[in-house]
Amino acid sequence: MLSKICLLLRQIFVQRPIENMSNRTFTMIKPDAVQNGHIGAILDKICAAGFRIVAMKLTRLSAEKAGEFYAVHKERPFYGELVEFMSSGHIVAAILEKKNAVEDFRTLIGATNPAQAAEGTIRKLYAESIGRNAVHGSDSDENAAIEGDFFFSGLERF
Ligand code: FUP
Repeated sequence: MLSKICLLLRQIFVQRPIENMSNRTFTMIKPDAVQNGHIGAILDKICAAGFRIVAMKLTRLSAEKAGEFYAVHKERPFYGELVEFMSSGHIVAAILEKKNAVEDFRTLIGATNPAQAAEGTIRKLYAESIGRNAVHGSDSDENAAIEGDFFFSGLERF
């Protein structure tokens, strides 16, 4: 009963339906794409694919914060390089909204390794390599929410 009241209050005061949570994903335009001047082209593709920008900022991760964001990969051999790369320059972080956002965005960006990414995908067009692969996209609704919270407060979402 109490949890139902909490949900109702949240719907009234946050003014968006709860089911929208699963229609959001989180992305970063990574330091390689920012340095190579691809911010505009990538945002253009994201908007053309029907995503609405809920929150967005140009920022830079410290090595500590990059390590925290990618903590799930801590034991992987590429972790050190990944943290170094992700803290090497500016990034654009954003929360995006669309029906089936997580899956559709992963399709739009293409495979982790640009050599294996489908034609026309963001990684095929703009990524340099598997390590410097232009964009991040959340891999589940749960991680999309966690990753969005990592960068944005409630006041920064529209
Ligand atoms: P993705 O979900 O497509 O971003 O890929 P992963 O979560 O598997 O990997 C996260 C990041 O780690 C990639 F974006 C790039 C880096 N990575 C490597 O550098 N080498 C690898 O072999 C795999 C991933």
